[in-house]
Amino acid sequence: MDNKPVVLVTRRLPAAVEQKLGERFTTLLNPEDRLYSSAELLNLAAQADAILPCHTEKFPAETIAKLPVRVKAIANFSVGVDHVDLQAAADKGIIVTNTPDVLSDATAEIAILLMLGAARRAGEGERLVRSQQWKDWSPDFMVGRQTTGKRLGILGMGRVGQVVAQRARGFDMKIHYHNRRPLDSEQAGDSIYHDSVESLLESVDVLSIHCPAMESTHGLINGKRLALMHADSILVNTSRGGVIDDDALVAALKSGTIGAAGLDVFNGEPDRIHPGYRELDNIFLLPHIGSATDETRKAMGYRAIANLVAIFDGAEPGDRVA
Ligand code: 8YV
Repeated sequence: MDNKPVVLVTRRLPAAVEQKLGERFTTLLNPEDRLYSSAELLNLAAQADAILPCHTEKFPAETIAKLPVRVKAIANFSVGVDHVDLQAAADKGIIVTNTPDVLSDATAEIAILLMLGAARRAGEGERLVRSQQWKDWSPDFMVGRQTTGKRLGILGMGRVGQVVAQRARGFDMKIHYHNRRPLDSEQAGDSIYHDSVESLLESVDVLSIHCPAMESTHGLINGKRLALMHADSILVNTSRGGVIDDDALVAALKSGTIGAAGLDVFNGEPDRIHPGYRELDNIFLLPHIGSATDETRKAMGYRAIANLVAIFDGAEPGDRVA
């Protein structure tokens, strides 16, 4: 028996990541990639010095309270940490880290894909071709909305939001944003700061959501706020489903309060999402694949490993969030 620290890896990670992790740690892997129940997670954690989970494993205060004292760290394979009660972890002296930066490009690509897919009715068109229902062409066939030169609102101008803004400038879009604080002038460039969500929503043609899920952002996009957007506007979400009030968004898409939406994240994902979404044509849906590229998934794994190495070397991990 070697005396390497033991890391419980809750999901199957890229082989190269698992191999690298194994060079420094004893790994408890999940080769079948089964989704563990909380009870299984706690059982396995009894043998672990640290846990490397995905957002699919939940760590509410009651689970954290039951973690064995030997668990020193939760090194997430994700940038979002809404699945972990950070206060409960901090109170118990458990270090929590995430994997920022490395997934910004991949997630921004998906935001742009959702914007274009929603604007140009890509889901509808794809369904038409696949189902052999495409029978005709006419000048008013599948006319969508153009995004070139339009106003893009970024809600949460952090790392991902800034990359989305950069990509959208390639479409000559004018960037507006709301953030807790305005960016410094070098980062902001020609983008326009709004000091309230309301002012942003009133001023844009496309809204892309990039704020983290937390108490203060829960249900932020509700009926009252959606009513501030115009009838041709498009809403895109690659952050977390919790930021949106689903009933309100379904109603806004049905009534024409807004024109279209593109979503990669949902309340109740994967299998209990709002049924109204599946019935609407003016929505483009993806299954939470913002960071799902080979290079990004590897980079996320290496970033989580770097955090674990720092922790077990007694150093401060680069991406500590609690
Ligand atoms: C990941 C994400 O796929 O990192 C995040 O916060 O939402 C996704 O990009 C997922 O969380 C992996 O655990």
